[in-house]
Amino acid sequence: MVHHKGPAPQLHDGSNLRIGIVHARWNDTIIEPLLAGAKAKLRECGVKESNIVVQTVPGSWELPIAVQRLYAASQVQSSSSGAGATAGDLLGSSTADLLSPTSSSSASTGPFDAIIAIGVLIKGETMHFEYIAGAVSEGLMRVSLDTGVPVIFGVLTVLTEDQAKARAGIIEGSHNHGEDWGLAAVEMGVKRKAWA
Ligand code: DLZ
Repeated sequence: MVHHKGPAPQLHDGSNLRIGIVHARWNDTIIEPLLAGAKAKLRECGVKESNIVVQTVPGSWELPIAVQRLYAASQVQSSSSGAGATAGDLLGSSTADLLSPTSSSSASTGPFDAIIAIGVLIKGETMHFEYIAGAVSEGLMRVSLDTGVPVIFGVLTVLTEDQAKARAGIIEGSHNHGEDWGLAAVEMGVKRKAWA
């Protein structure tokens, strides 16, 4: 049994929120349950399916630029009435997205209230682990502070694949951290609106 030391879960009302998710495609067997866990909690908080936009990038390194552009695209939409494009369209979304082929196609428009960045970095698989992990962490924080949109840090930086599995709810009795990211996105989205 892996003990979970995260915050006590809080359910906030996400029915008025738009949430973006950008995930890497490296280590997709770990990414998939994390993404599912995040989306399940978004739905549980009342976020409408049409207000959840999922985009993919090759690896975690690409997460900061994708989050930055996705947010910028959603701002453009909301200021250009009748444009009719979704954030996915503006980012150049591909219908070949690995884990979520159609999730952006019926999306509504408007700026995102929070964006979740999901990636899995496993040290054993890259000599550049420290560089990538450090740059991605700093990049995502920079995007968050520069834009003012809460960016939820859904990047696992682990030493082994088993450690990753234990954080994705794959190992018996383990906790899926993706669920925490979904809850954090809704809480921060609601608070961001209140602080605006
Ligand atoms: C190159 C690379 C390696 C070795 N390992 C990972 C990893 O464990 N997790 C991950 O998300 N991405 C990895 N990448 C890919 C880089 O993040 C990036 O996509 C490429 O270097 C291209 O810029």
